[in-house]
Amino acid sequence: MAEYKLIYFNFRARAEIVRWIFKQGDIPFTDERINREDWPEKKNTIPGGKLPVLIVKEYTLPQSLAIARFAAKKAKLVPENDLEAAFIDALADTIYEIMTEFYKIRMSEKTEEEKKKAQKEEFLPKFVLPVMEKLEKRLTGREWYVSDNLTWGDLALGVFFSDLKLFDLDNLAKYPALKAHYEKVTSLPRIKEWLETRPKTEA
Ligand SMILES: N[C@@H](CCC(=O)N[C@@H](CS)C(=O)NCC(=O)O)C(=O)O
Repeated sequence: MAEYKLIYFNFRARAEIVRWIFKQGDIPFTDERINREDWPEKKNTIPGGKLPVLIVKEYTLPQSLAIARFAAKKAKLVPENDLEAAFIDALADTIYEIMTEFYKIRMSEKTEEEKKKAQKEEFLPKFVLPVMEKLEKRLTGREWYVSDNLTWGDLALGVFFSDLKLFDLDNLAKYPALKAHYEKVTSLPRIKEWLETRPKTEA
C-alpha cells in the first residue's frame, strides 16, 4: 500500500500541484477522490473538515500548500538554498491568491455573463496579467524558475498555466519565455504521462 494518501474531490484545483509533485518524484500515492454526495458524511471524519488532506501514517495533514511543500521535500524538488526555497513559497502563495480571486468570482451569485465580464475586466488585468508579465521577465534567459534545476516552483507554474483556458486565455503566444518553460515542464516524461492519463475533470 502507498505510504501517502491524498484525499480531495474529483477536481484538479487545490490538489493538482501535489499530484504533479508526487508523479515527478516517482513517489507512489493513493489519489482518493470523494464524490460530492459522500462529502457531508466524510467531512465529519476529516479534522478541520476541508480538503485536500494528506494521510501519512496516523497523521492527517491539511492545507494544500503545506502538503505540496512536504511532498516536494520528499521528491527532492525543494532547493537547499533557503532563499531560493522561499522564492518558490512566494510564487506558490501568489498563484494561490490568484486562484482564490478566481474562485470568488466563480462561486459568487453573479450570472454566467456577469462572471465572464468580471473575469475579463477585473480579474485578468488586476491579478493575472501583471504576474504573467513579471514571470516572462523572470524566465527570459533562464532554464528554470530558481537555481539550475527543476523545482516544485516549475511544477506550480506548469499546473497554473495548464489551466489558462479556465480564465478564457487559451495560449501563451504573447509570452515566449513562459511558453518555452511551460513546454519544457509538460514534456517531462512523468508529467507528460500524468497529463495523458489523469482523470478528465471540469476544473
Ligand atoms: N486553505 C485550504 C483551503 C481548503 C478548502 O477550502 N477546501 C475546499 C475545497 S477547495 C473544501 O474542502 N470545501 C468543502 C467544505 O468546506 O465543506 C487549502 O489550501 O487546503
